[in-house]
Amino acid sequence: MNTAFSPLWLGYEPLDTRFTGRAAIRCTSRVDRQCAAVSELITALSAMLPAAELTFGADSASMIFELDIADFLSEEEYTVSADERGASILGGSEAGLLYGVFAYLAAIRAAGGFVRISRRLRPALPLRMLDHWDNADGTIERGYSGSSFFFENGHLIVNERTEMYARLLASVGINACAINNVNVRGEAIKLITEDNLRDLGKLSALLKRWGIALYICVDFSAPMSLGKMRTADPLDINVSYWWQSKARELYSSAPALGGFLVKADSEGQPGPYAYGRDHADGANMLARALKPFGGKVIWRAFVYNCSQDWRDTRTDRACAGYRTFAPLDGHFDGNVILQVKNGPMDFQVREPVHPLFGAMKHTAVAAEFQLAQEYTGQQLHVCCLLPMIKQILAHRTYNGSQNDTVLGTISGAAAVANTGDDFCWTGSELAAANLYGFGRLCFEPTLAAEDILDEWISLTFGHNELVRETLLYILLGSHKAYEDYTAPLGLGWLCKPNHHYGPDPWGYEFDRWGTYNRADRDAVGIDRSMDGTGYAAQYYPPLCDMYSSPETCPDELLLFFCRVPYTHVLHSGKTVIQHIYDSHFEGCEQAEEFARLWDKLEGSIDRRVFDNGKKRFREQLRSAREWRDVINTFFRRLSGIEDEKGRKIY
Ligand code: GCW
Repeated sequence: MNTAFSPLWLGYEPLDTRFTGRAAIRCTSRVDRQCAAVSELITALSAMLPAAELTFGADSASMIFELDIADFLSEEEYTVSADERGASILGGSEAGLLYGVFAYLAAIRAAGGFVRISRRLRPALPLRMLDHWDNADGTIERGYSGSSFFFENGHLIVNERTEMYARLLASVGINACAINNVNVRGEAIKLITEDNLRDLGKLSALLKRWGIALYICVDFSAPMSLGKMRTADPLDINVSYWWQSKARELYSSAPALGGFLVKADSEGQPGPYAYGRDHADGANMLARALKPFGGKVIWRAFVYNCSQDWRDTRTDRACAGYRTFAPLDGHFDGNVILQVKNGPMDFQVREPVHPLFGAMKHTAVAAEFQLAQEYTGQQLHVCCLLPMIKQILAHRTYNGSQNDTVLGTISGAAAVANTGDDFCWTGSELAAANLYGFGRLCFEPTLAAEDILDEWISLTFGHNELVRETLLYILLGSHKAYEDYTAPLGLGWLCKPNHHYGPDPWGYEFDRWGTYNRADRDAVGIDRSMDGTGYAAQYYPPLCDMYSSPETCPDELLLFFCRVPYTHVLHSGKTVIQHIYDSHFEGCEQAEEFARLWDKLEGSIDRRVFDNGKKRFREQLRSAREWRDVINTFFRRLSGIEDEKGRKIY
């Protein structure tokens, strides 16, 4: 494992080198001096005021930083009031205090000095989580940033990097993480056995100190794989006993454990279906085992099992999640959270918002995003997901509630992590903006993507105007550029099978799990209206009608919902085929522009960061051109329609 790591946005630098007086931290009796908030403040102040004398207590100090716990605040809430002589920070609990300290530090660093601040805030979403797909052997499923820093050769690791990880997460308000792959295999199945309890206890205590609850992914059939039982039937009393005693064992070593994250009956993972039970039976059985200890079960809604013949135009994988879970609304226990991917398919660059948001009115739901850029350039391409996440959170479900947006219907958000043991954590330095921004958005979803990025840029790269302008331009335009040169108008899965990098328009098309573009000589797209697969009917009106007709369906999702001739005219005024050509040329030009702009940063940013970026922008450009040529050629040959601008298409 790589042990060297960057502090990312927590690299504290001197703010005032002239200050030589005494700076005092004053904690009231309710604040433990050993707590994370105090230790972070000490770390930061020692670096920011290098010549100051840092003490506890306020005697004759010129700057005072006062910390307290206040009952009038909710648990994770904080207030900060600060000026040039110091700050007073209050939290509803140690976690709230910690968020207050981080918010204060970020604000003065962004401002470049000890400025006046007055703020009171609490996180918008109670659950703000990262899901790691790390395997016990140290590999990471869909990992693009090196190996795991949680596991090596079957063993759990707790070291300095773990502490830095916890600080990074806490600084953006993440309060939960699952450390192992939802596909629980091999040694990971044994994570909940005696051998690992001590380490789990150590890790959960470390994370807890930074306000983060540790979750683990468990194998639903563990009573069989570990307990040597003949069944894992959730309604079998002995199976429940097995899980109850497992929970007791786990919580006696790791009392801070948050609970379990479970992928069941999906892509080969075991689940309740094997016993004729439904997903509420499965989730509730585990939830009841964890309940006495305050634990939660996060149950994934990513369940599909429809194999399909290409000629069959009714079967549709997109329908599966809703069909499985909507009938179970109201059947889940209070400590179950249903984790729903942002779209009905699988983290494509553009998908409609999942119809389960809004539909599950009596179930706690968390939205799941994927920061690991499986389908969005694998961290070789820059693709900032914040505008997309914001758009999804703001999407109206029309489910009849007063606040009917996705944000209004969820109680949490989780994201598949994009980290690994790479020096800069995320392979590409720019991909760290997704990690930073995801946490910030869960805390304060009203922030504009641009403001979050601005914050992240100044905390990571300092205050250079050229760097700021360039990175903002690249990051804010990156998702559109990626969408333009890859998958037009809501089409998904034009990528190469298995590893999902690079273009292959028919790579998945005749696969048994679904059909994705149905392109032929006359038309393209999937009819998901009632005449087709019926998927659009899973939305409340007016969305179901809007999506069902090419006349009203938004351009960006047209080919996801409708099958149209290449000559169909979009709302933009272009034909579908001309849009495909134009967007691919334009997306590619954007990739060229990004690479050019990055080159101009030479000398303005750290050499290592510059070189790493240069390598990646070059690969992005190569790949963008490949996408442009393969996709344009594919559609030109199928449709027989030439580009009206006469550009070179092979
Ligand atoms: O996106 C797909 C990935 C799988 C992943 C699965 C899931 C962990 O290709 O690698 O498995 O989704 O979300 O469970």
